[in-house]
Amino acid sequence: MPHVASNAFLAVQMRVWFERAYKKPEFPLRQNRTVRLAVSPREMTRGMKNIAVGLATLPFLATGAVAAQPEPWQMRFQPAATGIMHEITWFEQYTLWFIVPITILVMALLGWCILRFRAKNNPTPSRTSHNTLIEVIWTVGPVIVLLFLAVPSFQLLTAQYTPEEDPALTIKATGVQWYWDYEYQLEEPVSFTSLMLKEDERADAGKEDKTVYPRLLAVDNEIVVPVDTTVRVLVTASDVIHAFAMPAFGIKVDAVPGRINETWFKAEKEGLYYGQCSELCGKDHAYMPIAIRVVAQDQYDTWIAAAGEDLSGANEALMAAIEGKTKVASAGE
Ligand SMILES: [Cu+2]
Repeated sequence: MPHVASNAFLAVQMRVWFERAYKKPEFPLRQNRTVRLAVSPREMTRGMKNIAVGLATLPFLATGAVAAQPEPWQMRFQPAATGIMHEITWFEQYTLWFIVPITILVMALLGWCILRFRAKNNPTPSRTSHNTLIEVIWTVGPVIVLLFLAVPSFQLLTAQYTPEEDPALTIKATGVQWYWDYEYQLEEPVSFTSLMLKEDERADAGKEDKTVYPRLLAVDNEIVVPVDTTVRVLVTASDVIHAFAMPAFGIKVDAVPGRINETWFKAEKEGLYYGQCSELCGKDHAYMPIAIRVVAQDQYDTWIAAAGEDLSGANEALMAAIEGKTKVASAGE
């Protein structure tokens, strides 16, 4: 499939799409924000400038630490951080190439029939009931369209269930009303609870930057995984059905009590990624986010060695290491 070739194009489109002249909202969100649809020439120029800047900075987006999380006014997928999510994004675009023309064609046909064949314009209607050519076309046409959709769709489905290599790491995620428990399945298992970060805990946790640790998405203990490593996730629940979902990785799996579901991901970029429980599980369903921190292999090794004994100490050391690295990187620019 021509995925790789189209990814650059997708990234450009996405960047353009998000490049809106809005102010990053402060929390709590203002409820009475008005939406203006008209665009002044000045805004248009600024928009064009933003697009140009966006295009110019594109090559650099892949480097450095990134965070994937929902954006205000987001209308499309989060930027892909795994090969599977690249394929999902490609497939969505590909599907639109069929959906949009078909919708336009049907609308045009409808409009044409309504106008051209209304009683006033067409007082004596034709009594034709069969037309072999048209019937063959409207049967074979959709069959061909469905074939074009089915083949890449099944390929994607197969890829989602087939890791390219044996997972190097297995993590069990258990949904609980209303938080997640994680267990690293190692010789010496490391397990911890991950709770949503409350506003009054930010200072103590050193997570005051809301662009990195957004309200309702940040947690106290993130899952930490090494970059470019296939990670298997075993998903289950202890009380009711939850669902483990990470949009930037293209995974979403139900967490069912008494059953183990399995998924995997191989994150391509270091960064902090956010997802949420995606199966309505009770009153605090909205308050059990999922956070995965993708780090360099050596940072992961240091973290996992210490996490079993002293999790918060290991997390602090990891955050300091990441911040140090980011500062060095920005100083070097
Ligand atoms: Cu839930």
